[in-house]
Amino acid sequence: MFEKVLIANRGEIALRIHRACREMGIKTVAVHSTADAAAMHVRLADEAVCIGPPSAKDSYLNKAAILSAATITGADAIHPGYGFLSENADFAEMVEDHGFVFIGPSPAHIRLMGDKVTAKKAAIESGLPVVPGSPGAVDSVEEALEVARETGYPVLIKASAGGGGRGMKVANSEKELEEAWRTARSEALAAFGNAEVYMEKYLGNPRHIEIQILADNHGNVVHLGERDCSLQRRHQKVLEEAPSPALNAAERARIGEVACAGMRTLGYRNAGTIEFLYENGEFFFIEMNTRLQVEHPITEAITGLDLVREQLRIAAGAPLGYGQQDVHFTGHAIECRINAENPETFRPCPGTVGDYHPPGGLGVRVDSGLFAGATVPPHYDSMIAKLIVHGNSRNECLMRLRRALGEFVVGGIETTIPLHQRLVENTDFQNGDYDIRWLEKTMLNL
Ligand code: MV4
Repeated sequence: MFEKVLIANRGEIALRIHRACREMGIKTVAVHSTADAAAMHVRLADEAVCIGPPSAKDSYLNKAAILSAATITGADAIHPGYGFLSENADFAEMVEDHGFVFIGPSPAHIRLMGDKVTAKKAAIESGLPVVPGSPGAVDSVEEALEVARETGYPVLIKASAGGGGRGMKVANSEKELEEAWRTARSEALAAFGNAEVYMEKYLGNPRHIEIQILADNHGNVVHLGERDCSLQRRHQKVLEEAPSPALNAAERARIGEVACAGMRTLGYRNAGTIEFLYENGEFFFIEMNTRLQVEHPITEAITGLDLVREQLRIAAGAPLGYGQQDVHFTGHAIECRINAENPETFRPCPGTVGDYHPPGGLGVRVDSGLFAGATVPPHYDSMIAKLIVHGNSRNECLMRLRRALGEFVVGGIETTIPLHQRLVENTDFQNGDYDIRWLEKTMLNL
């Protein structure tokens, strides 16, 4: 096992990785910007290195500074967390070239899944069901018209270099297609430096369901069930739950098997998440995330596995040591993302935390670097805490969530806790009756 791991991230996920390392007897190195000098992940780590000024591009995205920090502290491995450099294939390659272990998949797999056109081709070749659409990039209006004649309207034009909802354009008819294709290409070029686009049949009211997988270096692959991430605002997830209220055990086992078989074919390793749209009982692959995800704790709650521990074990070359038959799902879990934002306007609200009282008790977990007097800098993502609740049933989980939200005190700044309190009181949500449009349409009048 590693002796020392450098954590190339900040906030709650840096703390989450530190905790797994500490429990495994692994020393930790925190890196931080000047804005995070007093942050909890810095205080708890065995060592800390300042890697630059507040701006992420000069600190948490500064590859050379992070590699220098790993060198001077004598780290064996680097955990990238999520966001920042976690899905940067060039960084993963540099980490390996410098003799460190990158705690994640191979640079080749990161690159393959980072380009949405190559990702979709890989998905098709490895037997995953995909959204009907273009076989690859759509490089001309003529090609776009031909694909749309096959799939029917509406169609969605997506950027190959996009993902997570950035760079998408809908065309409802043949007469809208040319302009949509041109606009999608120029926006993709401006946003990603790559104009390439592809096309899919536009699904009207799907759910967003993702499958968590773990794969070791010895050909063993297991799935840890699904997460329903349909509740989002402007492509930012708001609340996630596992299992999905929309799936039964047979559907779960079937899509899980398909996902595992696909990952075996691809030779994927470490943790990964396969994103699907789910509509009328059918799954359609859209993208794959080659990182640990924000919402991983709900999977931990229902499986009893520590995903960061598993990532570290896999990266160190250990076999999984258990098979699919050993993975058992227990109860129901929900995660609320708590942001430092106005709960009505979603305007970010950085500042200094006054009182801080996180909820506790049976089945309640709070992942956060917050403390009384902590500062929430304006330079980064506004997510400041995750509340994860687990119950024996979905109803028990909802009752516990209501209770836990009521206990949560974060003074001095605005947070999205009141939004979550509104959500738990909503009948559609209580019934699990929602899709990817529901939150914005029903709760946020967007
Ligand atoms: C789609 C879609 C409908 N049809 N693809 C948005 C994020 C990116 N991962 C893929 N996205 C979508 N792709 C087809 N063919 C609708 C979305 C989408 C969405 C997906 C998941 C969660 C929330 C969403 C919100 C708006 C649109």
